[in-house]
Formats: sequence, structure tokens, C-alpha cells
Amino acid sequence: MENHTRKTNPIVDYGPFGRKLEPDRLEADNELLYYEGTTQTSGLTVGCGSLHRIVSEHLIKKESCQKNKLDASLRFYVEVKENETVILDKMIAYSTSLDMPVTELKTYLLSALGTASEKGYGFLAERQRNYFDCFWEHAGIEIAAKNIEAFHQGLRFNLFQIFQPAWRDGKTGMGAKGLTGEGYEGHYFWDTEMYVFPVLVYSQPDVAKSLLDYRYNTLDKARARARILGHEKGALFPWRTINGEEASTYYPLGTAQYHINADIAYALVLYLQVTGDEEYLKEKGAEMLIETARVWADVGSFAECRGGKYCICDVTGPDEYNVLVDNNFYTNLMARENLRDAVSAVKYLKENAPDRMEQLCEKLDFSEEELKIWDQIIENMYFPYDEKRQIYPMDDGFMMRKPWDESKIPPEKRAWLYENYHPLFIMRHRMSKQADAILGMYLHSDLFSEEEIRRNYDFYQEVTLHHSSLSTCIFGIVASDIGYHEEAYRYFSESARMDLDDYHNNFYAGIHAANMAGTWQAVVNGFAGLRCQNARLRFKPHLPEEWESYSFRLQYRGSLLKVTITRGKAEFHLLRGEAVQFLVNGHSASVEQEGDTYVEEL
Ligand code: IFM
Repeated sequence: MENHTRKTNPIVDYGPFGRKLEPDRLEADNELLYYEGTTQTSGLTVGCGSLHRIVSEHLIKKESCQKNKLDASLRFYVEVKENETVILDKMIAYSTSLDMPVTELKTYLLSALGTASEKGYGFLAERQRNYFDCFWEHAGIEIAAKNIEAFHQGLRFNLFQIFQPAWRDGKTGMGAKGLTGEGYEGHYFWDTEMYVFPVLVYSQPDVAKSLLDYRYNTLDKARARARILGHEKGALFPWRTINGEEASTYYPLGTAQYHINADIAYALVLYLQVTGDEEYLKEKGAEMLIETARVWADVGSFAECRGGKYCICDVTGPDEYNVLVDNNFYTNLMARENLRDAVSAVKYLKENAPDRMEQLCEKLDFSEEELKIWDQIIENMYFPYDEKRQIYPMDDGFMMRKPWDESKIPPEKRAWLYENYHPLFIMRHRMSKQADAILGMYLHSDLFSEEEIRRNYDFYQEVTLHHSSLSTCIFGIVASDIGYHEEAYRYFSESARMDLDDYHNNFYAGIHAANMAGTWQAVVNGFAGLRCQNARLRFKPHLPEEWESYSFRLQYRGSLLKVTITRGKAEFHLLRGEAVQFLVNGHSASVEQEGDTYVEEL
């Protein structure tokens, strides 16, 4: 089949169009169908075997028919009486050339199918059920409220859809559409690190770690990419990719989103703080932090016209309606924190693993001199600021752009701007597609006062169109943080059933994995106010008016904590593991032993 693509939207695709997976072989033999195909550009081969068996007593004849590499089928003839059930077991196994030489794919897959069919459907279903029971036990959110079924269904659907496609082998990442559709050609974006990853790090830290491994395993490609972009040192991760190579077509909406480097670094640091996995920092983390930081130290300059502050020009921030901008607030903020984390990693290694530091200095040709420059950048990062409104505009030019007048846009074109208007028309207006500066303020909320966040939220609330599915969940979380509880609930409600109710009218192309994870975040990071600051959990719990209670679980440094919020109190129960210290509503609290509960009056 051909991938569906639209020629009208530069974000979605600019071609080449037509079939992208070329069939190499297709065989139908007795009960087995076997397929192998290779992607045209990246040359990745996928092998897929499927075994079919009528397990009830009805079979009278089987036929296999093979016409060519595109058309093969199996036929099963059964004799059935009215109301009788026929059972067909179909077992499918996939593997790819990332895992083994293409010549070994078929043998491997047939053997996997053989084992699966020996074990039988019942065994496999049971194993899958146990696996998912464990997932729900750690990731599930329970809400008690009237008429909550629809939200519960939305939450569960969303969690399932993000957990299923998050790969566990360290060689693959996770598509923005999960495993459900062809939208964005299966590519991985920052959606994984900034939206999905925080859910996994607290519920399935091993899966989160595999996703980091995937980035680590593609570091060489990111280094090569940085050279193409003119950076002599460091690594630049691709905006969209599968095998680690940049797969963006239209660079202003792709490669220019340099913030992906800092996003990956942010996820890595979150993982280190939540799990305390210092070995990971030594083995892989420090190298990733150094290599991503190096690009930040090269991409900008200390600009005289900005009082010697460090400026980063011609990048695209998260917002895809304002591209190739100077000093995108989100990018500068995340870049500065990426550099800060890299400095800490180097210090940590020098003190705790000097041999590894030495190795890295040699491998990366890294010297202390670089640290001095990083420190200067950290001290002098430039942020656009509007004195009159006392807010951070999204970038240097944002306040100069033409005000957006939606009444001039016919209603049927409003949600499809790139499909209906030239990019320049969109980019010259003062409006925003999705959470951008606000996202930075959520991720680093400890660096801003509540008043500051509120002023910025009020401003961005007016200019954000939420045309991206990555937007409402973030606004909801920030709304919770500043006490706009009704608004937070409204945003949560939109996110929770976005795909089930197809609010964005594009479910045909697949799920919106980032938003799905954003629903979990809206409850845990939003209503319950969870942040991990300086490696410590902090909460600011709130119970939405519409609910009687809600509860969720978090894994933190090997311990399992259950948090339950009811009217007037929040309970923190240590289900498993060692003592956990945390902050709740600004003061310290702890649970010391398994079975302990700390109760906070609200
Ligand atoms: O990564 C996102 C981006 O932020 C908005 N457009 C869609 C991409 C994939 O979900």
C-alpha cells in the first residue's frame, strides 16, 4: 500500500510521494504468510510472518494462493452449523534489519512463530494480561466522581496507546502516532521526551530508560548531523526520525527546531533525578549532556547590541506558526538548563568517576576551557522581555507581528491554516499554534514566581490557537499551578477524549500520543501539582470540584508511592521500598516505612 500523504502541509510531508515500503518477498504457504519489505530511502527491512490455524473442529480444506510480490492469500474452508463458533488463531511476528541481517529474518521469525504456536493462544494471552496488570498497577489513575466513565475510558485508552508503542529494545523510539496510523510517517519527535517520557519515568522507568538508550545509540548520527549544520563539535539530534537520521523535509518546520537537543537532555535529567541511576549518568548520560551542550555553545553569540548577552538566532521553537525566529524564549531557557546540567555532569564525573571523565575527555576531545564558556553563557543567556506587559514574548519579533483577526478567516479554514494559507501569511501574525514559552515555564516552574507565570499565562491564553494537539494539556497544567482551577478542568476535559471523540478531525491519521500522555500529566502534574525539583518530588494537590477523589501511583528511586486526594486531604502512602521525602504545599514531609501514610490537610 501507499502511505497517505498531503501535498499541502509542509509539516506533514513534501514528498516524495507514492509507495515507501517496497516489497521484497511475499509468500503464502500452507498456514503461513511471509512478507519482507524495505523502505526506499533509509533501506530498513521489515520481516513479518503470520501463522494461521483453525483450532476448532471445522476445517475441511486449506488453499494458498500466490500471484506476485503484492498479492498472496490463504483460504480456509470450514463447515459450520448455525450458532456454532469457529476459532482461527492468527499469530504474527515481526523483526527488522536493525536486529539481524536480512538473510536471517525468515528463520528467526518462523522459529518465533513455532514457539508461540506451541505455547498456544491461552498462554500468550495470559502473559500479556499479567504484563498489563503490572502496567495498570503502576500507571493507572482512579477517579471517583459522578458520570466519570467517559473520562476514565479516555484516560485508560490514552495510557494504553502510549504504553504499547514505547519500544523497549533501545534501538527504536516511539512514533508521534504510536502504532496506530500513518500520520507523520511513523516518525519520532520531541513528543516522546517531553510528553510521553514523564509518564513512563514514574510508572515504567525501564521503558523510559530504553527510550534514552535509543537516543544514546543514535548519538553518532547526531554528531554527523551537527557537522552538516556547521558545528565542529557536539551532536544535534534530528527533529523527526526513525533510524537516527534527520527525516524532516521543510527545514523551518523541522531541523530548525534545535530545542530537541535540550528536550532530550531534560528527559535524561528527569530520569536521573527520579531513579537516582548514577551508573547511567556515568555510562551514557554525561556524554549525551556534553554533546548536546556543545551545540548550544556554538549556535549563538554574545551580542553587543543586546548588552553582550548570549543570543540564539534563526531557530524554530515548539510553536510551528512562528518559525526561524531570534531568541525563542523556550529554546534559550531549555538551552541554558541543558548547559547547566552538562556542567553538573562534568563536576559529578570529576569527583565520582575520574577515570570515566578522562575517557570522555579523550573520546570527545573535551577540555576544561569549554566549561568556562558554558558558564558564561549560563550567566548571560538573553531572554526577550516586554517591559510594559512584564511578560516574556515568544521571541524577539513576536510583539511586532500583526495582530491576528480570526474573523477574517472563514470558519472552515480556521483549523487548517497551513493547508489554506501561505506559510508567510501565518508567520507574520502575532498568534501561536501551541504552548511554547508557557511550556518552558511549566518545566522549570521553580525559576519563576507564581505571579510571573500568571501574567505570562494570561497573555498566551489570548494569543494561542491550540491548533496543535500538544497544547491544551500544557495550558491545563499551568492553569492548575496558578489556581485557575475551572480552566484547568476544561483543558483536561478536552485532552482526555481528544482522540476518542476526534476533536481535531484527523484521527484517521492516528492517535496523538503526546496529548494522550498529557492527560496523565494534567492529572498528576496539574491537579496534584507534581514536579521533580532538585531530585525531590513536590506536590500542590487540588481536587477538582467535579470529583470526589482521585489516586495514582509513582515510582521514585525504587519505592512505590500511592497518592490519594479527597475533599480536604491528600494522603501519601508508601506501598513499597525505602523512605521517601517530599514537599507538599511548600513544606517537607515523608513516609518512612512500607505501609506508612502521611496525611496533608488541604
Ligand atoms: O511534534 C509535534 C509538533 O510540536 C506539532 N506538530 C506535530 C508534531 C508531531 O506530533
